[in-house]
Amino acid sequence: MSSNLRFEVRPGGVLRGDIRVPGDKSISHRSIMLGSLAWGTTQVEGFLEGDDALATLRAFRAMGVEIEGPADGKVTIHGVGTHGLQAPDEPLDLGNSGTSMRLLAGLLAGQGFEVTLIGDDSLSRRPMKRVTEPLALMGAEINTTPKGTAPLVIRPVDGLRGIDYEMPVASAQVKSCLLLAGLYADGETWVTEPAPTRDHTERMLRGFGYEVMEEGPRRGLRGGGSLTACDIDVPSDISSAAFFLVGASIAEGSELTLRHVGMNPTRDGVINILRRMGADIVVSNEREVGGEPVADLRVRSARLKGIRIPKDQVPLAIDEFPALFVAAACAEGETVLTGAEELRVKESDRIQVMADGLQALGVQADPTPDGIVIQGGSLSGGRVDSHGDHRIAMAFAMAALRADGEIVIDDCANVNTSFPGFVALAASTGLQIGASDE
Ligand code: SPQ
Repeated sequence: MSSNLRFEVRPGGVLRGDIRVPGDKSISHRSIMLGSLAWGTTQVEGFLEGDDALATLRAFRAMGVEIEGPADGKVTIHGVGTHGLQAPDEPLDLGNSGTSMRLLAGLLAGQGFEVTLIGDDSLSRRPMKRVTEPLALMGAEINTTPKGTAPLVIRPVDGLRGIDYEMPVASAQVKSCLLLAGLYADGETWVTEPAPTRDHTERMLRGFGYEVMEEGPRRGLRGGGSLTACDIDVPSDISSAAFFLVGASIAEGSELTLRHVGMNPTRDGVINILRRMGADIVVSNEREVGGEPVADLRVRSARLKGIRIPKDQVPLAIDEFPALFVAAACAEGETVLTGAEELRVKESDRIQVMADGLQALGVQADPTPDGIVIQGGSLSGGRVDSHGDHRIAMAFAMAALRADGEIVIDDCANVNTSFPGFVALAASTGLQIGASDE
């Protein structure tokens, strides 16, 4: 039986200090992928040494790419060009990482070798038809289980053709998957997004000298080009910063500075939503680092109020809802989220799992098919199950700042997928957190 890493968080406390959270997960994945496909040597700084990004790194090593590091966030990738990958000896195990599996499905669909992508139980339950169906329209041959889930068996084909695809869901993973497949396709590949999603793939492709076309909500590229190595400075992950933005907002007397946080406008929904709730967040030292906006954030505690979360903010804050639900539970009045059915197909069903956990802490939290309604008030102590979902575990850890008893959180090992060192960093700011293995 696998072990249960448990967080035990004593109630109360304040968050203070000046910290830098680890590197952005989305950008770290993409740095390995594009660095591997480029000509020349790519140096990455600030790489996230978490299990998800490491799964991507190992996958490219298994396909013959020489990669040095990571050491202190530094990675050196000796690119092999778009046609230089080799067939791996074994299936590529992508662990818990949806980004690795969906982006690799596109990137590998046009290679001349067979490859199988596998993942852990959670990843093996997540929907993959959203990428395999449009890839099939491009001429790819990918087998899934009858449910449309991993393992994905990708077979070599004669070539891919460009498509013009209207995405049914707002998903950066689908968009990125198709653009990466488009590198190998005849002609142009276009994707239309129903709403803007994170654009790290487009920005980084341009950084590697590859033209990405833009027409309103459409993004496109022409296949057959090449990428030129470049240096990448990965900003801190706003999705990891989000736990501290919420924690410092809800814990009276807190004041915390978060340095070098990625402020890409397709990712900043958490700041917009928290500010609407009354949060005191000051953005300073705004600058651009390697094509991505970065800033320092100072957050002080504030009286939050419940709001209707604007639908246009949902894709811009999609990974921050577990933390935002905790903010809502501590706010005055009702918070209503709609248009967020995607939360049900993340590492866990984040609507149901958060609702169950909040209810276990005495909060009225009513799930709906595409969102949740949360009545703010007081939180009791209690025991919650994160269902192996890193973001759920960290969100409930922050909830203890306002609970009137200890919160025990089960199944927290996957916090390492996105935020290695979370317990130590959170403790250094004042969260009274301990971890133990059962
Ligand atoms: O990689 P994975 O497991 O899908 O990770 C998550 C997360 O919470 O860390 C989602 F569960 O982030 C996704 C995000 O939700 C990372 C991502 C990306 O890097 O392109 C895009 C988003 O997913 P999607 O399905 O909305 O495109």
